[in-house]
Amino acid sequence: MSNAVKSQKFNMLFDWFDQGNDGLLTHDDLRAMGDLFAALAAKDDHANATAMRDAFEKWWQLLLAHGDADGDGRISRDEFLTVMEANVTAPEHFEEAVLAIADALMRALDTNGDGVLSHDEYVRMYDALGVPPKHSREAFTRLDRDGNGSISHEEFRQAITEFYLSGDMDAPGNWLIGPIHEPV
Ligand SMILES: [Ca+2]
Ligand SMILES: [Ca+2]
Ligand SMILES: [Ca+2]
Repeated sequence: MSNAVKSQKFNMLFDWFDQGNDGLLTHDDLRAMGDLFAALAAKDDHANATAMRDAFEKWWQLLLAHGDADGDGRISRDEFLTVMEANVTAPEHFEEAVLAIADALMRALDTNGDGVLSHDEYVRMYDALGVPPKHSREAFTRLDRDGNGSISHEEFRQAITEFYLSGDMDAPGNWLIGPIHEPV
């Protein structure tokens, strides 16, 4: 059960990361993801843009080092599902590969610099990252756990952690890039 939910999320993630749409992840795909995220940072915000690019590079190195079972230099869907579970979300890698992106992304999205994300700031993520925005309002409501109308850094980190680690079908963080029960 718990594995089924996680593999559903990692499948969504694979489809999203596969920017070249050829059913395999390559270094270029992960670089394209880094560029997509980096483009969310303001023009003079090199620190956050670089942090997001570096984290995707780190992510690719993990995929290649631990996940490329057949050694062809590319990551198939099966290889991805296995390595995500076994390595990328392991405590020793999760912080630098995944939460590093969360922190830089949060700072880049917080355009008015008040330390929290308004709905408008949050929705920019969908537009820029190519995630259909139709569920953004519902997702925002779920991620805003204390219901104060904004997403705090803690709430954002919690959502991302849940997206990657939780096997609970009803975890609010599952909504990070839209409803997982709906095929993309
Ligand atoms: Ca491979
Ligand atoms: Ca803000
Ligand atoms: Ca909140």
